[in-house]
Amino acid sequence: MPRILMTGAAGGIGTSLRKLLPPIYPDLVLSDLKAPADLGSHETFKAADLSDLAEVEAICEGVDGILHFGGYSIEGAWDDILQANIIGGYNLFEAARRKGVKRIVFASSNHAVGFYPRHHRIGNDVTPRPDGRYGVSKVFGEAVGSLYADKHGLKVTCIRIGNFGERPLDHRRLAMWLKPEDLVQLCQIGLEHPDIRFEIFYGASLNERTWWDNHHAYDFGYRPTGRAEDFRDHAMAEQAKIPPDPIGDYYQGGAFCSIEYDGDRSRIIDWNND
Ligand code: 15L
Repeated sequence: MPRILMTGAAGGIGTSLRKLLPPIYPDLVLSDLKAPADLGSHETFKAADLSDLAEVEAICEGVDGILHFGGYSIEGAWDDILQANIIGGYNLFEAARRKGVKRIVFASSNHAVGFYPRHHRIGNDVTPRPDGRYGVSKVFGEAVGSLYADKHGLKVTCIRIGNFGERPLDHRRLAMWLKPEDLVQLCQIGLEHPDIRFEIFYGASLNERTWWDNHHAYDFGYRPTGRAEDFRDHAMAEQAKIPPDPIGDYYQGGAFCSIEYDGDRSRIIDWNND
């Protein structure tokens, strides 16, 4: 029975996966800065600060595979991103190498490519176009994963997660929703598929409006079950409550793109006329 470490166990994704993973991986070790408030007596928890290499090494001891959801999960101040995602991300891969962990599933994000316009369909091989410091940290994590796969033979799966949750929240999320059970499927592929080397998948369910060519995940057997359009009325009603955002509504990364934006707005009109 493989021992699986899940970082970020107290976060949004971690909280949901704590309930879905145990039937598949009963030997699950949870980690975060602090234990989740509702930690059960049947759950194993080890605290660690990702920016401290010794602490990360300690949680990697005896582990076969890692689901790395830890770190800073939205746009933020440089020092927060630096500590949690840049230093923390490096520490995670390095600690895994030192402790002989075989596989890592890295929670990357759509924000690694958020500055692609929505009318541009992209595959997993496009040049990154991060939409903030957070997006840059996800590109960095993917790069470290690639290095550790090539140089040290780790089997690394990067999942560019769209928006994880029970249902799509608005118009943008109809194109990039990820149902929790579909993320579990992608994690299982990353932890078990014999042909994994270094892979990038999009973390998206069966979304008719998708901007992403995710055939690489399908080639590995991914068969998502969540249908975003089943929630269309709810998502559109929520969208109607949100003010228009000329920058965010144009790019895939949404509001992450308009934060601090002082770029060339005329490019948006030009591209619209393509
Ligand atoms: C992400 O990467 C974030 O972690 C999440 O909080 C959402 O903002 C999501 O992207 C999104 O783009 O909706």
